[in-house]
Amino acid sequence: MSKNSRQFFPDIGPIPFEGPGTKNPLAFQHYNPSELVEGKTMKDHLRFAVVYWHTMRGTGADMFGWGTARRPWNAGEGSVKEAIQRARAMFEFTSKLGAPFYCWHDRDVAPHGKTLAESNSNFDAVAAELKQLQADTGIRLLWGTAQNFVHPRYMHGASTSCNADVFCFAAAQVKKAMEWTHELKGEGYVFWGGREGYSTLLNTNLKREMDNLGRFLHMAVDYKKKIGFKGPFYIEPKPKEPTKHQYDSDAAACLNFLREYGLLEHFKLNIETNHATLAGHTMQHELEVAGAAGALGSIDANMGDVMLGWDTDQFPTDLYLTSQVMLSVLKFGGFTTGGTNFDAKVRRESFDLEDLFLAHIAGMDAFARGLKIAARIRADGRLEGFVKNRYRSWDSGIGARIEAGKASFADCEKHALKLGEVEGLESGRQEYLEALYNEFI
Ligand code: XUL
Ligand code: CO
Repeated sequence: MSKNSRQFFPDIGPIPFEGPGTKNPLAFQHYNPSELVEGKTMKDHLRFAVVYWHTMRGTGADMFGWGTARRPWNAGEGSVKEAIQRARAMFEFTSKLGAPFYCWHDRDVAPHGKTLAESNSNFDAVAAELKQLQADTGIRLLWGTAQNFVHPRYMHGASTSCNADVFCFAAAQVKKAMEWTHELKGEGYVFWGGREGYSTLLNTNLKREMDNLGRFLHMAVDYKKKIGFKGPFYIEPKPKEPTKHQYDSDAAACLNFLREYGLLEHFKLNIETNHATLAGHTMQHELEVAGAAGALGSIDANMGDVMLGWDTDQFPTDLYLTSQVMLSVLKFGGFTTGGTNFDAKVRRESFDLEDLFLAHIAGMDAFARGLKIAARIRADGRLEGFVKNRYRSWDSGIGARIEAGKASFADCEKHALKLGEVEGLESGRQEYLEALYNEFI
């Protein structure tokens, strides 16, 4: 912590691990950073990150009402001085919480200037403070990103805008955000589509916009090589909101886009729960699609509300969700550069400073439990064994020949004619498996 940092959370100290059953709301029941699970610490498995945008800039405002949150660092005039104070609040919060990482958009760290040059110098001033705060606290940057959607110039999109000047502003912003991500030793860099989509096809040249998005990302790859940034790029799928259709609509659409434009080797995916549900998928579906393509990079940990059709970004407290996420993450070998980033905001009604801690503790404990549940399911082996056994017809005979690419349609026909009828079909046992899963919750 910088020597001159003021205490933004004077009544709250470092959050301790006290174990299940503690009555202290400002303590972890399950997240014990040094506890080993499958031979690795919880801290290294989960790689928790706090986001700048919701945690520091969230006000609780919605379409129908002003902000409700009481945040001493948001009281002022939107100056660089205030942004530096806010950075200190961010690091005080993240340190006390015990999260090893944080994430930012350029413009939630530092204020927009009147010109690009002024915006750049604002960002330089605050990012220099971030560098100092990282050094003082040991907190690391999980990823950075450019906020290419708030400013009115991005109304028609950023890299997919109908206006080439806007493309250049977006490129300049990403260039700068990549430079600071590199300087701050960020583990990765994220592209979320923001306004990269359309509201009506009546005014949209979809092919031209997607081609320009492809060009934009190639420019980013070139620049990454130029500055020597080694971390991965991530695309964060989301199907809609703010636009009616986003080009990065879900994991499968992103993978197809990256393949079509020759970008797949440079990108992984950053999968967010509430974006998955908006796309009509489960989080686990999106993780499995990304993982199957070798592109599971990182996660934005939150959840939605089935009764609300928008991106509510709630803290993830559902143990089925967190255990399913961790089952998939463990199955694909765990995080390397990625982590569990709380792209989540406290409810409008949870306006106290303390709620920021309570919400993150709830999410971290739910993920720690999810990790322990997933590890127990894996150690038990019945679920994995069931799936393995279900596919055993592919391990030998005609199945093995097909999978080895050594059988033709004619071979399959010959095999089927010989059989008369399929005798080996077995029950899928869904209800049994759901009950089995419940044993571990
Ligand atoms: C928006 C969203 C973003 C990205 C980063 O829905 O999730 O905050 O995570 O730009
Ligand atoms: Co997100």
